[in-house]
Amino acid sequence: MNISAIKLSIISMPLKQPFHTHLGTVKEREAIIVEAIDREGLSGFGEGVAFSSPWYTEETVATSWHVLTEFLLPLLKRNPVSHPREVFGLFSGIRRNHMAKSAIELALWDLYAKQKQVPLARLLGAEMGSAPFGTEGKSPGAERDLAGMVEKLPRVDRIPSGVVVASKDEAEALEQTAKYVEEGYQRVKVKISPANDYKLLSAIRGAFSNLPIMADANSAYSLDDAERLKVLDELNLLMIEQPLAHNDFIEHAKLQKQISTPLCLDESINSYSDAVMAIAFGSCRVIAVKAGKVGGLGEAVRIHDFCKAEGIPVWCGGMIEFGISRAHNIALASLPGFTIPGDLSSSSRFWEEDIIEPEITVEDGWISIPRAPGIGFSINRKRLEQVTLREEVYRF
Ligand code: OSB
Ligand code: MG
Repeated sequence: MNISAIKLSIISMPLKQPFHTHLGTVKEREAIIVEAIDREGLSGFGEGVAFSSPWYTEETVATSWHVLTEFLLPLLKRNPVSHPREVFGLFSGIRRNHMAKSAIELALWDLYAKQKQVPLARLLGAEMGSAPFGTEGKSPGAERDLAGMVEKLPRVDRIPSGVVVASKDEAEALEQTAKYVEEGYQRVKVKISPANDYKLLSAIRGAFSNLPIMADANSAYSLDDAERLKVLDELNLLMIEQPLAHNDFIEHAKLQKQISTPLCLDESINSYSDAVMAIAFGSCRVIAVKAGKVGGLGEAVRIHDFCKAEGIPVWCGGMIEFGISRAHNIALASLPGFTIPGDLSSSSRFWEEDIIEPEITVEDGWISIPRAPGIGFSINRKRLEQVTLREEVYRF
């Protein structure tokens, strides 16, 4: 891919309002921005989505930085890749650390799509995601004529938006839901725990009888709470996300047998093989796919393809990201198996000013898929500089 340099930056920005889960509160978001520059001067961008502390996954900004600089960048420098699909395999000798790995892989997908002059959504769909149903047996990404794709626009031109309500206060959660519904969001996900679940969800359901609502528990329950969760069946929720332990498959399968609301796994899905296990065990009926957590877009597409073949719907999860990662998410969510609105909201949901331009906007409940090459958004260099704490350039 003719990489000449990779620049890493750590950025930090306050959220407009605190994001509460029963695990803790996020007020300030750090992230690692990766810029991969080729010999022609084209730049591709990726975002490392580890948090400052290991509350959601074991990785942190500091461990990602360590793994990127000490292991992943040297590996990539010694082993030039010709396609971003090779990156996950190249990194396979380094255990886990998926957030660090994805940061580079995402940057290389953006760069590759720009080199080929195609929108990233088209590249993902045409190479891996949009095989007609029934042809999944073919090796993913069986090469197609890239030149012939240049003129073709993404298969779909927009994706449905969805948003997360994560407030401590019931009145505030209701108020936020009303505002998001007003803004056109097609699905609202509500953070729950035993402290608020039925009360909050029934209030929202009472106010919005037809709204697609789902709940995300971030492991706030145990199997002993099955009866309590069963009561939520009457609220007609789209699904309950990750009620039980972050690394569990077996108890989720037991719980799914006891309740009729579909379960969705998020924290339990950190790789393609996790998705295979979850489906084999009957641990869930829906899967949340997060490219930044499963090792990159290549793995995310593999999970999508597998779930699609298995008849398991997927949706694109969020991790309070900046515009670069969100742009990658938009491209991913344009694949046909993403049949449920994801955590895909406007830049202004979290940020006073995002690091991309134009910012991501929601119009009539939809987000348009950019048609420009790569992620299809430019970087707001001025804003990026403002929020940068540290940067280093690695020459190839
Ligand atoms: O559990 O889905 C989650 C944010 C950070 C970490 C984990 C989760 C979340 C969200 C998504 O709920 C919020 C968003 O990015 O829109
Ligand atoms: Mg979740």
